[in-house]
Amino acid sequence: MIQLLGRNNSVHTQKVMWCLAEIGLPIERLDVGGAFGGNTDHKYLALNPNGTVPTLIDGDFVMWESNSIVRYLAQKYGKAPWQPRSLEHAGLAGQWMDWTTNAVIPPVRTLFSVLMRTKPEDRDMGQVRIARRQAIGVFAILNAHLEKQKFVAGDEPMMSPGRCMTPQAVAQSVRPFN
Ligand SMILES: N[C@@H](CCC(=O)N[C@@H](CS)C(=O)NCC(=O)O)C(=O)O
Repeated sequence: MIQLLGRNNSVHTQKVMWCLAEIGLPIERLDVGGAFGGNTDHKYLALNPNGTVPTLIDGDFVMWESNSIVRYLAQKYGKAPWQPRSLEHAGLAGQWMDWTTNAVIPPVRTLFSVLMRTKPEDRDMGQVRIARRQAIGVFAILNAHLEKQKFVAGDEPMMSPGRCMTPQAVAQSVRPFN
């Protein structure tokens, strides 16, 4: 059976679990990382030298990087609409996944760590203002795109929407701060 190594309170692991649930693939998930530890053991580092979660084990095949794992699973095991219809469709879905990682997550991570994880007296509000401006800019791009179609890679859900929703949910949770 396919194994996913990663604690279930890791957003990167959750992304892969969401994908697996959508494509209906049974797997075994083992708690690794965070409070569970194990991700700096030699055995784990031999699978994933980054020491991060998740790591996927599919028979003899091992891979890490959650976006790449989602792409692999959707292409190998997905059925419509989760399997890309064409290289172009896969390309667009991958584009929005990587855009989320590169453009959305950095400002959202700053907002989350400063506003939710830092004591008010220690917060760098200059950092918050910059991140807020960046977050508004990237979500405006996503909103404009979703005015034209129902999901980011077309009119049906595909591997990328879930990828966009996690940071969006985090951003909404910090919305009260204006
Ligand atoms: N780019 C990596 C990032 C993975 C990552 O940063 N995972 C975090 C958890 S969300 C991690 O491994 N943290 C260390 C730990 O859980 O002990 C991916 O998408 O898989």
